[in-house]
Amino acid sequence: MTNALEPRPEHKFTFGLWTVGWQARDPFGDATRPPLDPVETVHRLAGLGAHGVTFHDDDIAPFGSDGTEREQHLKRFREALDATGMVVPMVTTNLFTHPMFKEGAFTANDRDVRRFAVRKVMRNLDLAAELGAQTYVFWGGREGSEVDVAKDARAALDRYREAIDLLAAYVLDRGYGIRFALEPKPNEPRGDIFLPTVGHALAFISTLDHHEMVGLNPEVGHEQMSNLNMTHAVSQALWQGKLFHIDLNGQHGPKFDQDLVFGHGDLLSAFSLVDLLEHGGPGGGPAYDGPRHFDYKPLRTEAIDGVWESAAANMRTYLLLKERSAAFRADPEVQEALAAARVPDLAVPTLADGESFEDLLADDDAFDAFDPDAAGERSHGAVRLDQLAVEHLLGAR
Ligand code: DIG
Ligand code: MN
Ligand code: MN
Repeated sequence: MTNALEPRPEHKFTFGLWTVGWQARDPFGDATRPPLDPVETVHRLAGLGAHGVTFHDDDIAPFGSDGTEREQHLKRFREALDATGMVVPMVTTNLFTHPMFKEGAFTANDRDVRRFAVRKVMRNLDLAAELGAQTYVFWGGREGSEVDVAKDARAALDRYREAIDLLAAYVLDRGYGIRFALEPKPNEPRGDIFLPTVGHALAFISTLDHHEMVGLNPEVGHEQMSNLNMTHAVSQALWQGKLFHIDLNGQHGPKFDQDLVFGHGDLLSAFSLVDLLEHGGPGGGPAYDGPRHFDYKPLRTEAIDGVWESAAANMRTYLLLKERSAAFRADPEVQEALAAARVPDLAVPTLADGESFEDLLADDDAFDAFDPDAAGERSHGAVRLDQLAVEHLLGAR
């Protein structure tokens, strides 16, 4: 009998090398942990039941490595993947650490920095394709400003679009079969970052030459930093067929990007997100079949034992929420409360099949005979559903 809470590769849990590898250097303190060898990370995460790893180009071969050094790093990494069966579903680029990117990458005022940034991505797209990655993430951590008058925001969006269009054309020309996923974030490290939310990114995608191959990689904490609802953001991404990847972590509301373990922030929000991902699809099945990717930082307080503890905690919390949300959906009292709150009725179109404007105008019940005050007195039973969710979360049902 398999243990439902034991992470297994079929759960599709993936981690960025940069997560467990974070040495815990922050703006106010030095690293508290030694560097972590990516090969060690692959083997340890495989041992914990993960499905794969993701990386920035510089996570594998340090920035400035020459061809020979780069190949040596890649050889060890490939050997670890082969030895463990771990896969690489997603790859991304570090366009934020080197000082050259301090004023931007794709949207830097300096054209030579922009050209270097595009080339850096092209080189890593070649590697992503070689490793079989399906998704390439663009997190524009340095695409923004601190001083409004020092950045022409419309020109910045022109250059952002030019870069994504050019790179999409490159992927199509090479036949890589890779899709792009934009990752919004409102600020940090820049004072204000372009494409700050899922909504902004969706609007931007609609203007692209190859918009069909560009979607989203929403991150829990990044929407919540803007005091937005992550489950609503992911719902709209799904609604527009643009949830190409997801970054799971935890956040305690509008403050600096905490990148906590998934579920260690707003737990009720994590519950509704897992409920959406796992049970929000057709007929109550999964709404999303991509990697459950954790992009988090092990607390700076932890030594290496706490790092692996935190990696395991992400997966265990996800599986517990998956189990609790399944129980919630199966609970007859929940089903009765959902019906009483008329939640399923929202799926019924407002106009009847084939009903015309004329039919609606002729329907007295829809307007003249409608009793607004009686409607205003209805109770909707949302509190009861919230309490049922809390009780399932607490294991009280
Ligand atoms: C931070 O949330 C960003 C970078 O770590 C990376 O580019 C991206 C990949 O998920 N997330
Ligand atoms: Mn983050
Ligand atoms: Mn992220």
